[in-house]
Amino acid sequence: MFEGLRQKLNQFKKTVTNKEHELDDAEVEASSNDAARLAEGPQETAGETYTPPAVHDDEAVGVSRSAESATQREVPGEATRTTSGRSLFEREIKEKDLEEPLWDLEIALLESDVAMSVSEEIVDTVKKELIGTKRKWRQDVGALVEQALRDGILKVLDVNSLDFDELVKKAPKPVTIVFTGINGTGKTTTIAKLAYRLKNQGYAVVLAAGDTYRAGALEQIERHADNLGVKLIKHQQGADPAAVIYDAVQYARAKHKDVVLADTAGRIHTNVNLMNQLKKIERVIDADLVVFVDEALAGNDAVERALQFNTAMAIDGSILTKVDADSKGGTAISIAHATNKPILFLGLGQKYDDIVKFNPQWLLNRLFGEAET
Ligand SMILES: Nc1nc2c(ncn2[C@@H]2O[C@H](COP(=O)(O)OP(=O)(O)OP(=O)(O)O)[C@@H](O)[C@H]2O)c(=O)[nH]1
Ligand SMILES: [Mg+2]
Repeated sequence: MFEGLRQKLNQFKKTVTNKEHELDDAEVEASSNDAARLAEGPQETAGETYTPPAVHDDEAVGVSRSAESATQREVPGEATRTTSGRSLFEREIKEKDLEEPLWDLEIALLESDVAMSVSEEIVDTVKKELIGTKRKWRQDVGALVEQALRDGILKVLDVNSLDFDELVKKAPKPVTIVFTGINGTGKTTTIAKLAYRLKNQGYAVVLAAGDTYRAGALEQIERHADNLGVKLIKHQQGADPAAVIYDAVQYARAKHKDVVLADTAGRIHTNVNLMNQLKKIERVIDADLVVFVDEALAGNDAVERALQFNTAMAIDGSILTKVDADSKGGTAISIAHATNKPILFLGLGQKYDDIVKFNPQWLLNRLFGEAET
């Protein structure tokens, strides 16, 4: 899970760290040369007098002994300042030194299925945060870089936060949730997973067999309803899905059920008739939540599709499935930013409990290695 993106972010951290350490070494070398020249005594050069560097003084340069010992190499000799008198202990991360690594980062994000506009925004945040940052000589720049990456990613994930559990708890009952998306992305499975989750939380759940289009769809959702012991409202194959969902809501109202989870047929966003069907559902059903379901594996296609579906029936959030099979990770980063609607859950497998509530910190922990991937 997310292994590709994780490696690429790590590579950026390493590249910047190595580059900054190289610059440290180069400066020390230059400074050693100064010291050598010093040892030869003051020299007159073409009208310019050489100024001896300042004497080593930890207090003056604001670095404690412990900070110095934390560095991996000794500063050679007395020459702790350059000929300009600047402290070797304090450096600034410069734009020109980041140019190449930032370009590589942008390409790496694009290769990991992060959408172009989202990649640009992440790179921009990282750039702004790092350039001009003061750091100590040989400081572990990796930590600074990681923080900048975390902030950049967090910023694009931080959209219209919507807490699914709070919504279900607070909204008048029955809470009606409609699921949309293209064929085979995992809508029906996700509905079953959420029915299982909601039932475990003590809610009475009703399923609406709104996929009246695909042969076998009715039997599939019926099987889940039986397994989970929840009520299913269904019509014949070919029936009007808006009518099925309407009946499910009426049933839930009459029987004081808490949540209606409404399935819909998978449809290609270019199929005008099927997309119009969604518009009808939107008119007939006053859903509390419309959830777009797509596969993490779909990358930028999922982002495009979310935008298309949003025009037929406004979505309130997305669920990404098959994250267990997605090594790239970019869809999870892009879709919320592109649609301006949050990710609500991630599907992590085929079992009823293979679903996690999405939260940006959860993703960051996986990307930066504090949790199992
Ligand atoms: N590995 C994995 N497989 C999943 C996940 N979610 C769903 N699937 C599988 O994806 C396949 C399609 O799932 P469905 O729930 O039937 O998808 P759908 O969107 O309802 O499909 P249509 O009804 O044809 O539009 C099934 O084999 C599921 O078991 C997931 O999170 N991980
Ligand atoms: Mg289905």
